Amino acid sequence: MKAFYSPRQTGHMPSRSFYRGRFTPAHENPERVACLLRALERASCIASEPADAGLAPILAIHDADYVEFVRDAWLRWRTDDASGDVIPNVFPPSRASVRERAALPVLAQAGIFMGDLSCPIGKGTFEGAYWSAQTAVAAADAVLAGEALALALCRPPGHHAQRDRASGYCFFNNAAIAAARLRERVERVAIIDFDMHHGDGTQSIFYARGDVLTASAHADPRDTFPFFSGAADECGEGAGLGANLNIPLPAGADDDTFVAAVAALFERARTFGAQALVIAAGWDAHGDDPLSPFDVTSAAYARIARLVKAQALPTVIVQEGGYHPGAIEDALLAFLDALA
Ligand code: Q9C
Ligand code: ZN
Repeated sequence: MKAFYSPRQTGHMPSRSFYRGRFTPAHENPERVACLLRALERASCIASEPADAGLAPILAIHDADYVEFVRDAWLRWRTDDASGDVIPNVFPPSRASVRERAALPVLAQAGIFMGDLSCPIGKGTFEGAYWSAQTAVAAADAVLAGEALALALCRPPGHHAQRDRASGYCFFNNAAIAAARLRERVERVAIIDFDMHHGDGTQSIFYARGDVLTASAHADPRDTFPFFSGAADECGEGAGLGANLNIPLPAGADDDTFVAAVAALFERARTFGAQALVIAAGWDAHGDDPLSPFDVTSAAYARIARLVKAQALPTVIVQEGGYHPGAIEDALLAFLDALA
């Protein structure tokens, strides 16, 4: 299987993130990539560097002023008597109440364009997020060129990123970018998201569209990030009504429960008539993951890989979350072995 990764993705190296009243070491760090690359190597899969497709595929999903903010925020912050990484400390009463966001100072824009305090912008954040997105584009292009499957080792991850907002360690929505790329050549695309968290950014981007199905299985958001979306009654709107599926699962869910939910996502993609798939693959449902309320083992990911194979559709696999070094290596290896 073709796989893509750029060493420039490690440009994003947040030193810390703010959580429950204190700064904590960032879970989403470049070390994760070393573990994932080890799994690729053990599966005899060699990652190539993506071509540079430029900003166009990112701008197909994200607002231009948001992309400029991610690109320029750190330098503006530095010249604005701030220190450390860009982290907001003031937020608009509602995003809809913001009339003119273009001319605002970087601190005010941070409160608009950043949804939480887990995605600090540092010197190399734009470079990391840019190349993370390029791997998704390269994987989509490989599939469009005839590969059955391609893997994008995206990092930083993407599924919490909205059209104009970073959140949950995510800046650019790599899965959405890959889906839009595929959508240029096929009529109907489905995004299947089995990261433990709800893919809220992806849902929001395609919520009113009927040509891209977004389907996510995740921990019940009443207890787990992102908290404010991911309920089963969110079904899409307008032309997108029926093209969004959420399956929230209770804490303690085991392999059978988790795999059955993911199987239901694939079943919906089938009835939707998807001609290509994007898999938003996070490994943080694993029982060893520091964020997981589930009891899922690596064997579940082998079962999910068999479901991917059974669809027999052109498929782009996009790396999302997963934070336990041993578990993510093990989970990705089980997944790749079962795909082969
Ligand atoms: N220190 C992804 O898995 N909040 N994002 C938890 C724990 C943020 C997860 C903070 C969770 C974001 C892609
Ligand atoms: Zn996650």
